[in-house]
Amino acid sequence: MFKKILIANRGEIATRIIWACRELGIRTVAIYSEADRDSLHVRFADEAWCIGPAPSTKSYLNIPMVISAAEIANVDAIHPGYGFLAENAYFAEVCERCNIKFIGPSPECISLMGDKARARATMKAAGVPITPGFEGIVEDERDALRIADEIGYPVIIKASAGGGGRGMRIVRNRNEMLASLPAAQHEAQLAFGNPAVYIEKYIEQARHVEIQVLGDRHGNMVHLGERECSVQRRHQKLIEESPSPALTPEMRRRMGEVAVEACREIGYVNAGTMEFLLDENKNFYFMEMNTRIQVEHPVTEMVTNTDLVREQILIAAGERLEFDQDDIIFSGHSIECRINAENSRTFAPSPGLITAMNIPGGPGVRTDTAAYPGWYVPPHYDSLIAKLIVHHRTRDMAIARMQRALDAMIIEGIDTTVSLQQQILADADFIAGNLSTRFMERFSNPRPAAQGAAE
Ligand code: MV4
Repeated sequence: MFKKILIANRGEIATRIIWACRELGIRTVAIYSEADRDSLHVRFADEAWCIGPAPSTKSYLNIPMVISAAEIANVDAIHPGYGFLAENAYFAEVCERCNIKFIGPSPECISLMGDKARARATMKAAGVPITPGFEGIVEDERDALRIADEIGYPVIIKASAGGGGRGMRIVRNRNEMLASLPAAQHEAQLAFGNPAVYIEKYIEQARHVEIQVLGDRHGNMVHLGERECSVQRRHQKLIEESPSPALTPEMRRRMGEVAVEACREIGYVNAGTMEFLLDENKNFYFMEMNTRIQVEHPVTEMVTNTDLVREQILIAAGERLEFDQDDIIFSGHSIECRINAENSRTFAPSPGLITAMNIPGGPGVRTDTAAYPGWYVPPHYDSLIAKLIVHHRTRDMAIARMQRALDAMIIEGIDTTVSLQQQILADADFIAGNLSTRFMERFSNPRPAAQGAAE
């Protein structure tokens, strides 16, 4: 087993990883930027190294600095968390070459799934349902028009190097295609340094449902059910839950089996998530695979009574999974609210000093956070400052529990999404489980400033 792990991250996920290490008796090394000197992950780690100035390109994304800290601290492994270097195949490879275990899948799996067009072709070959479309890159306008005519409009153009919704364009007819294709290619080049795009059928009114998998180095692979992530705005998830109100136990079993088979096929090791679209007729289609621990992993932990970060560490150390598929019992319902430091109406970031804060507790309530009263939320990073997670026997009871927990989540000095989440939890469609990726459209049409002023 590892004796010492470096956590190449900050914020709530860094402290979350420290808790798992503590329980395993593993020493922890934090790295931090100049903007994070007063962060909780620095305080709670056994050791901490400042690796650079505030901008993440100069600190948390600076591979030579991260590796230097790991070498000096003499760690056995690095946990990348999510974001930053978590899905950087080159970083995973550098770790390997430096004889430091990367707590995640192989560089090959990371780069395969990072290329969304290749991932799609690979999943199709593995028997996973994918949306109608073509598996290759679109060459030019003629190619795009031919493909779109064949699959029928609306279609969606996606950047092959993209993911998470960045660089996507919905196209409803031939005319739109003529304008959207070059724009999408240009955007992809600017954002990802790669203009490659592909086209698939656009599924309207879909749900975003993802399956959690875990695989060890000994060929054991399990799924831990699904997370429903349809409540999102601008591809930022706001609320996640497990189980999905849309899945029957039979569908869960089928989607889980498909995910496990596909992961077996590509020799996947560690924690991973397969994202699916679920259409109105409950057909499911593979979208992309995330090769990291995800922000919303706690809802899965609550309903399966597992510790996914602990499992990630054990798997990376070469241990066998502690349970097999039949040992995983799904129990109750869990909901997570992502508390962001931002204006709940405009979603503009709201960094600054937290003047007062209360962290909710009580039965079935969990708060994952690195924020505290007196902490200055730096403007340089993601605006996620806390995750409020509840668990109860039924969905209705979990909703009531989340409502009372949100009421107790007091954060003063900065704007947060709490008030928006209170509104969503009281919404009739949310309560009925009527969700789709268009759910938030009703909530989040910030009026232009001129109109807002006239209110
Ligand atoms: C789609 C789609 C509908 N049809 N692909 C968004 C994130 C990335 N994983 C892929 N995403 C989508 N891909 C097809 N063929 C719908 C989404 C999607 C979405 C699209 C527009 C607005 C909000 C969305 C939220 C989740 C998923």
